[in-house]
Parts: sequence; structure tokens; C-alpha cells
Amino acid sequence: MRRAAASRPGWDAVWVNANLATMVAGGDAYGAIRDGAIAVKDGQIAWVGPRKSLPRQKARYERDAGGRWITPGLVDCHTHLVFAGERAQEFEMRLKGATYEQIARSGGGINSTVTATRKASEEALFTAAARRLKSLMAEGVTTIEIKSGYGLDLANELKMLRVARRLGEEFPVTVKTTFLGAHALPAEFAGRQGAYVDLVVDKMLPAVARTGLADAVDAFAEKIAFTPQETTRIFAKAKLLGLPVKLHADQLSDQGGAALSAEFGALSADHLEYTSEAGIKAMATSGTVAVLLPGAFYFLRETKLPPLALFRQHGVPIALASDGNPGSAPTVSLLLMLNMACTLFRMTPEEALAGVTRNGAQALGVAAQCGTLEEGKRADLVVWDIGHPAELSYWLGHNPARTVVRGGRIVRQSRKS
Ligand code: DI6
Ligand code: FE
Repeated sequence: MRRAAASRPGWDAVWVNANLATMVAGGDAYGAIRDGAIAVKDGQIAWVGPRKSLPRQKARYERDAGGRWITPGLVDCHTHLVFAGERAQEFEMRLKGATYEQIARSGGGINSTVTATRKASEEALFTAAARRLKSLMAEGVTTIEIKSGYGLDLANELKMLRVARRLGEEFPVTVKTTFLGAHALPAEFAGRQGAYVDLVVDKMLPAVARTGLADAVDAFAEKIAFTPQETTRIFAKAKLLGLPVKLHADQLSDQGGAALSAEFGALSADHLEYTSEAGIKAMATSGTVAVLLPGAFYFLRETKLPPLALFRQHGVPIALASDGNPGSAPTVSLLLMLNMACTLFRMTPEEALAGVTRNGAQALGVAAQCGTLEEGKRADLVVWDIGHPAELSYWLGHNPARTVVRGGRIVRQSRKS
């Protein structure tokens, strides 16, 4: 109704002479439409198809894409973008032989970022995260998930979530927030893990739900973090409060995290290097997306590959994300993750692109709004200076994004055309 009333006649914007990687599944590779056109109206995709079939209408803004490729806006469905400080000295320690687990057990790791994040003002956290967000947006990211998990007490977890929400208000990007209170055991609870889980379940989760600051709940199920039983308690409470769940699952060892996620109908299970076939079958049944994080695999020099063949065989949708965080994936490039997914995991460039579009959107529960170029979806799209979509996975450290459009508005134009 509102749309019709607000509408002027004609398109708000149209791109012609474009090759469209719609990423709609089931048709040609990349859901490609060659010599296509895409029209935008009231912030939504109003028409997409072959140029010769484009209904004749006036357009307030019309561009000849010159045969360039247009994809959906990219989705980074797993990040820890809000944090203070960095952990370059731990990187040095690891290069001298210490492991990620040893550093975590000796009080470093996630807990050193917790100390820095607790000390940081909300404003300082916002400024640092905004810088990282801008790098991702420059590469065409229009939807991003941001987790808490470096506060580990109620006040600081809420502080992180407020910063994440504010990023979505002040920048032209859709932010989905996730409460990750069960990321690590904070130092003041050493030896009292049960008491910390009680705090998360009895105090933090209800408070987070009341504020409406989180769109989902995550946990780190791992030997150095939380047990499957503790994760179960957290998920049960989240479900009771009506919040969807997701899990850092089977990253360093097989904890049965994939199956546990599936049991709770999780949106996604993430990392998954050590996941068993039984866990994958359970994910297939529950429709849980597998989120692979090649940046963390690379940076931790993991050698156990995620069981890609089994995800394919059982039809589990595969998403890719940056995991941007100071400990295991200090990156602000999603395009680099496409390259790593292909070189390290042997994903195809088409699978990699689906991982940061269609499947990334599914992992966030927003597939009805974004992730493909389809009529009725939000007009989030990227015009790329490339001759073939495989180039998005091929270049190392090169950003061919030319124009980034979010909700029908041009938010970045790298060159005049
Ligand atoms: N797994 C990860 O890769 C990140 N969190 C997690 O649970 C690492 C976070 C960090 O080291 O700061
Ligand atoms: Fe993570």
C-alpha cells in the first residue's frame, strides 16, 4: 500500500547492458543472465531479466553497465567486528611455537581482548569498528552480522551490542547482531565455569532479550570454552526467549556441535573443521547452514579441512564469512575469503560467491530480503569491474567493486562512468 502511494511513475534506477549473476539456484551457473537489465523502485528490485524484455518505462537514473557484472550485495554472516586493541604479540608468540590453545589457557587469547574491550568507551569501540566496517563495505558488503563476546559481563556485552546496532543506524548497511556471552570464561570466574553459565542463562540472556539488542544467540562449544551440556542450557533458554541460535562448532575438535546445533534448529553452525558425517546429516535435516571460515583456518594454520564433500553430498548449504576478529582472523576483506575458500578448501568460485550471497543470507535468516537478485528483494547490488564472476575469487587483495547499491541508494562509486 505504502509503496503504491509513494510511487512516482517509472523506475528510480535502471542498469542495462549488464551481465547479472543473480545467484538464484537451480538454473545456469551463477544464476547468470547475460545482456541483462535490472530496475530498482522504492528501494527494491522491481524488475530483473534480459535487456530486450525490460518493460519500457522512464528511469530517473539510467546506467549502461558496459557489459560489467552485477551481483547481489555481499553478506558477511559471521564477524566479531566490535573489539578494542589487537593481538599482534600473540601472533609473534605463535610464530615462536605457542599454540592458540596454550595462549588461551595462559590467560591471553580472547580474555586479553576482553580486558581491552571492557576498558574502551562506547565511542572508541564505535570508531574502531566503523573503520573496519568501511573496508568491508567498500568490497560490496551490504549485510553483516556482528557478535558481542568480548564483554563477558552484562554491562559490557550490552555496550558491544549497542555499538553494533549503532553501526547499522549510521552506515548504509544491514546489521544483524548476535549475543555471544558464552565466548570464553572471563578471568574473574576462573574455576567457576558453572556459575558463569548460570549468569549467562539466568541474568544476561533475559536482559539481552528485554533490550531487543540481539537478533540471535551464539556460543563457543569447545574444550577451551563451553561444553555441549552448557551450550544446551544456553540454547534452551534462548529458544524460550524466542531468539534463534547459531554455534561456533567443532572448530578445534569434534564436540558434536553440528548435531547439537541441528537439534535446536540453529540458523547456522560455523567453522566445522572437525564435524562428523552424523552431524552433517543432522544439519541437512534441520536446514542448518554450514558457515565456513577460511580466514581462521589460514591464520591458525589449521590442517584439518572442513568436510566439504559431505556438505555437498548431503545438500547442506555452505556460507562463507570473514570471522573478522583480533585472535584468529584479523581481516577486513570478504573477497580474500573467497580466494582462500577456493585455494584452501577447493570450493568452486560459484560456491564461494553463493556463500557470501544466497547462503550467507540464509545463515542470517534474511533470505527473503537479500542474497539474490530477484524481484521484491531489497535493492542491494554491486557492479563489478570484471569480465567473469570467477574473478571475485581469483584476485588476491584486489577490489574490483565499482558501484555499491544498498536499498536502492548508491553508497559507493569508485569511478565516474
Ligand atoms: N572462534 C574464533 O575463531 C573466534 N572466536 C571463536 O570462538 C576467535 C576469537 C578470538 O580469538 O578473539
Ligand atoms: Fe567466530
